[in-house]
Amino acid sequence: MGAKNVFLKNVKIRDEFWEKEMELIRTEVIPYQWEALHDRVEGAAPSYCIHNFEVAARRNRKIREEKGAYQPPVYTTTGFCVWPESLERVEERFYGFVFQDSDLYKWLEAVAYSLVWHPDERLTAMADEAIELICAAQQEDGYLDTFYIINDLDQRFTDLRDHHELYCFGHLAEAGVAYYRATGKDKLLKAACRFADCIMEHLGAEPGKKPGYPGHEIAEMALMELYEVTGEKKYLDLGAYFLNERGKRPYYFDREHEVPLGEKDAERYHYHQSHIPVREQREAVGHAVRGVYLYSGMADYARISGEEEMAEACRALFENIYTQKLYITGGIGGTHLGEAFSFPYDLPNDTAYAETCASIGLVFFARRMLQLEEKRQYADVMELALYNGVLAGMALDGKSFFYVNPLEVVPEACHKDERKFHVKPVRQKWFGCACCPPNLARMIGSIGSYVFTETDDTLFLNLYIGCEAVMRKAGSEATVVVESKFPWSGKVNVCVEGDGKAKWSVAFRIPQWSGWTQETAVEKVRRQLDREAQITARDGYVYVKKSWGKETICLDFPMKAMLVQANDRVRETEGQVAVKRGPVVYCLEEIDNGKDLHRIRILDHPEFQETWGMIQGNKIIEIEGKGAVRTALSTRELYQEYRSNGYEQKTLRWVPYYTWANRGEGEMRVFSRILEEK
Ligand code: FUB
Ligand code: ZN
Repeated sequence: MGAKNVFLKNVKIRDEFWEKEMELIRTEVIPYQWEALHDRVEGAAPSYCIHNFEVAARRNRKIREEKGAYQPPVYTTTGFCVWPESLERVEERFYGFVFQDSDLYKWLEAVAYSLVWHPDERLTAMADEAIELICAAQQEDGYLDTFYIINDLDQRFTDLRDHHELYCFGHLAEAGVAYYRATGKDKLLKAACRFADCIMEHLGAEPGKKPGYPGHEIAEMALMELYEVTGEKKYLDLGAYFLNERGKRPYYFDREHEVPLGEKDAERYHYHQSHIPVREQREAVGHAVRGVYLYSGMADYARISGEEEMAEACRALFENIYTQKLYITGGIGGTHLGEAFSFPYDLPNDTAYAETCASIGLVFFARRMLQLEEKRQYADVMELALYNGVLAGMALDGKSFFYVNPLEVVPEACHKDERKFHVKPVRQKWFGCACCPPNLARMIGSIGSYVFTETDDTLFLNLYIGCEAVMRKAGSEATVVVESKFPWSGKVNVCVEGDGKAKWSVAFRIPQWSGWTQETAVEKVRRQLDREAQITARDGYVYVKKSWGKETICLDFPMKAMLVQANDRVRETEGQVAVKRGPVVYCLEEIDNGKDLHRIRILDHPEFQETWGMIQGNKIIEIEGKGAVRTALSTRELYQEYRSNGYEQKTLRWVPYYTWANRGEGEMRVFSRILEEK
């Protein structure tokens, strides 16, 4: 059941926009992150990641220190591991967050994708060195988590709720699969399999095993991938086991933490999406990254198993995010409390969390939903998140990052208002909790695997990214070349070359923002093809079925700046509008529009002008339009009787949201009040 994604190796990106991003990842981001993981970037928060692996590898060689000499670390409320002040830093200790290992795995995954795109001896050497180090830390029984290897192996698998060893395993497995697929080298993949086998020895339904599951999801989807690449059903079964156990009563996490029954509310563990069994879940709740990673695993399982009940839960969860919990930027997570989804339509702009990893996870989920059923809303969301919430996470030079992606920023508030301390007005060089930067690197590096999905007789074009792809269709080889200038122009040429022997379909997504109906799209395509072609449309895709010789189809989606409003249940943006052009969301920045952006009004007929511009050497389309600013009050009183003060005309300049904060610190707004003309 379901569609496959077309593997990265079969898709060569030929796209001005994304090639630049991928080159940035290869030449700047990956080497920079290697330095960061080694704690060699001046002024950046330390990672300790490589340090921890080195210590664990040394431990592995030596007999473990006597337990009595061990003094346990203490944790801050955010889970950061610090050592009692009385103790000086000792080189042989674990430092940083308990999931620090995952940063190296994500980095390796990014290298794997980059090597597919561009062979690079230096990167290969770095990656092979990292893999040696990881394997040197692995225990004989396959166990591999530096926190417990360094601290106390007897404590492993005792805190699945908070201790992230299954999360680190998930990232290890994803890296192992990626590196194997990219290079054919299986050392890391084998390490992942050995860790999976070790996990199976300890967790599961059989007597003597713990009936546990991950506190932070990702192992579920990673196990599905491990199954697909190795063909070993035991990995699928373990992934399914984790999915099936989640939410069962009594809660495993209660047993593990000895929480007395009856304490707290009856339905807890929303944060971990463990409040109810996954098949019953309909609302996206809790920690947003965990949520979308879980839903991705569920969607994989639904596709592989063909189970309708699981598919139905996935559909409902996606729909819930899409209609009630999604920022216009493709961000998710309305509250920093628990880095979580908030209640429906609660999408504050200035306190938004919208973690970069959450947008990335949403792309994972959306792609997997496309594999379950080809409906354009999944690809629309994927595209939205990619060009906005994801890319905003990284500076244009690839050297600093956002963790949180707000839609409104006043720098003074970020510095002085504790409620906004999570919002940074400038990107950071690194983070103590550095989940986002290497996640970005692996996401951008693998962009080619999001363009298409395919079944035996249909190729779905989901994202209009320029590329060349080779595939087998209906028993013969076919080549598809996509020429695109997205996200700046809606013109796309798709050249298909087949041997003409069998009929198969190419299905083109009709982006929701294009305003094209299915009938319009069918008509536009029909005019370009001979009568033999069967052209139909459903769920936002135009299907063209024919025996393909060499043919080119031109699509010209209208891409122009428009005003967008949110559903009026979103209290935060009532009476406000944002500017969007095709898939790109725009924002106002202080550097272009002056201070006090809150006083700006957008006219309901702004007469946009679109021109090419440049930010930090990056070509963009910038937008100008007529706007207004409320005339400043002449008194200094805090309150006074209302009288209309009138407005002054002002030309407003918008730049793509993903480029904000690349020209120094300043205010930023995505939504502004509208001034409706009578
Ligand atoms: O817990 C691991 C990662 O750290 C999560 O995915 C992020 O949200 C951050 O909390
Ligand atoms: Zn993150």
